[in-house]
Amino acid sequence: MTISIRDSVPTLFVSLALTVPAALAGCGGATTAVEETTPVQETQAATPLIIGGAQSNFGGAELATGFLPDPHQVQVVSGATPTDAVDINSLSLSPVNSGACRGYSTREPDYIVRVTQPGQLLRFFVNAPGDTTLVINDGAGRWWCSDDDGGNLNPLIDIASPPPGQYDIWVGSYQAGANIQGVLSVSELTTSTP
Ligand SMILES: [Ca+2]
Repeated sequence: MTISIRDSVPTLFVSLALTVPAALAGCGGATTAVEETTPVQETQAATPLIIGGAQSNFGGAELATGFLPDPHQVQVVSGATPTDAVDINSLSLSPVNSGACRGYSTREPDYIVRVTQPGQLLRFFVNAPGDTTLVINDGAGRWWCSDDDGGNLNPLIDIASPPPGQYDIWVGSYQAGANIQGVLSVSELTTSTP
């Protein structure tokens, strides 16, 4: 199920300031200067990865703590397409887990999870017969990255005290041009492993 409801909709303000020159005030037929201010921009750091959208390559899910089955699993294909490729290493994402931000992905996330009621842990990992990577922008807008933390070149990310909100998830390919079929898992259990 693809999620179409966004947590917060960015609001662009355009204020129109009507300025009447003092010398013309009160005079009939006075010209009115209309000043349009610059729209207020979102302060999110510039990145080609699309955050907070409704589109993803392999759908999405809404999860609350205690979800079943656990792990929640989805079939994915890692990496980018010829017309849509992002070099994750070039983005300077500064992940909170100090993980390795590597590989190649599309701009749109591969999967979107909306966490409505968090538990104590969310574990994300990929099981694939090749070298995949994982990038997550969590419900609080924080970045998380992994390359091989799940063993056998599989990425794994543990988010303790996960915030509610939208999680945008990218499954990258370590090598440019590679597309690897795999399974993305979301779990609340530390016993779940790739
Ligand atoms: Ca890897």
